[in-house]
Amino acid sequence: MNAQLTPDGAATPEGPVPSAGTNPQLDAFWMPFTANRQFKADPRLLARAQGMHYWTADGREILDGVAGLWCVNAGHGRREITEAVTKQLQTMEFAPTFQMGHPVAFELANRLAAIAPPGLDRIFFTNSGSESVDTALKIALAYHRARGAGQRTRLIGREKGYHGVGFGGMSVGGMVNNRKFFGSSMLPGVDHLPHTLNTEHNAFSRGLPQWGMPLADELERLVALHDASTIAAVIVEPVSGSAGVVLPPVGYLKRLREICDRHGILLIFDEVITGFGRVGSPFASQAFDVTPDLMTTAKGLTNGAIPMGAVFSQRKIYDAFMQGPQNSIELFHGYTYSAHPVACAAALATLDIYVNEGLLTRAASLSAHWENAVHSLRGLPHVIDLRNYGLIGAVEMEPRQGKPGARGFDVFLKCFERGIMVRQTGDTIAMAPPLIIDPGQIERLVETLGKVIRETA
Ligand code: PXG
Repeated sequence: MNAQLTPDGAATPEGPVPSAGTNPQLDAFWMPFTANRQFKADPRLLARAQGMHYWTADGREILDGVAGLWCVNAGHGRREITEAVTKQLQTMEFAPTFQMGHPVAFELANRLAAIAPPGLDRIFFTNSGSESVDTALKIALAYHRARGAGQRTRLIGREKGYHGVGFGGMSVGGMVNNRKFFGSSMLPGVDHLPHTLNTEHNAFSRGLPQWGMPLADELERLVALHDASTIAAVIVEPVSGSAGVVLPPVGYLKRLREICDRHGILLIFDEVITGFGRVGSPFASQAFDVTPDLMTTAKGLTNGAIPMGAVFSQRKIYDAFMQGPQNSIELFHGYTYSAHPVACAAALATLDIYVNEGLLTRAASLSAHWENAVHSLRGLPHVIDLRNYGLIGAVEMEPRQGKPGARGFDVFLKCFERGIMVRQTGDTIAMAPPLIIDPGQIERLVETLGKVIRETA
């Protein structure tokens, strides 16, 4: 696709795009997690969105197979959110939440507590998933200190885990490219559990893989190595997204919970992508019937409309901080924009939509159809695994010899040409459409992906 920006920033359909480094319209924006030179030589510009679709700057309709970036769970262009945001901007665009407050923040915290997994009814607001993760890690450390166990400083993440890009999240994360460029500037005292992706045992599992529960026992090995008295918390995504969709084997998360309980270690679920209906219940914690001590969220909280994150904490953790003189600050942490009123308004309107339209559980009723659609790709050239859970799907393809990720990138690009937007990690294509998707759109999404895979040698 060729599209060029005019001097006023609007896109025009014709005209060749100058090669990277020579297009003044595109050069200044250093794009995140993007092949900047490839993009700027052949940009994919999204200009408008409504419902299940984006439209490109040159007017092509694109079916959104990944809810923007796993966040637009209620679909695009929701008028209710626009109105709530507009109204809040007109009423009060900003108010501090350090030693001050505003009603919308308290209302939102109460509404979130009402749909939270059992006991997770103390809510700390942030502006992103990365901030939620760093906040949860800091709360875990300070919690142990507050109850006289300040030697518990070790944090345990997992290989292939993604917990955002802050120094904390990067340190407990396990995606090699997100770590290796940044030297040894990681948090000290971090260890990692093995990941649970095993295509030898589990390829083409429908839903959760049966094999792999004992991988959770690796936590016992880390406890034996470091001693429980040094370990503050374990953080995992109930379902890993960024690493190419890695599912927890049956019983795995329950086993992690048991081991953490046995040793007084806090369990943190990073639900930045699994939260707000993605797996068929408000949170994955409820789908798996495992309640963590802390839960990080962002993305779907505001339907992606305004940046916001939230950390859900067990009441016992909050209560442990509520000591000392009445006028002392209990947690020296927060962001200027924690509980930003406009974000709170967006989140409240989003929750109304989720509840009124049954979106927090809709993925459960679509998941059988989704599973069949995803697994219809079995047998296509180079497809070595298919994974699904809730409204998440992944197609893993064999890498081209000596060129890891090349096939995945070609499939991603061709999908966009053919009118569907998916995500690519290495040679895995991930999908997580808005939860409003209908069965016909599921067919179209998966059939288009199938055609592209067939055509991409
Ligand atoms: N934790 C998890 C589990 C995430 O998936 C973050 C933390 C960080 O959130 P922020 O808001 O700081 O980006 C994420 C983000 C993808 C993809 O398709 C996934 C994410 C972000 C961008 C792309 O691989 N997840």
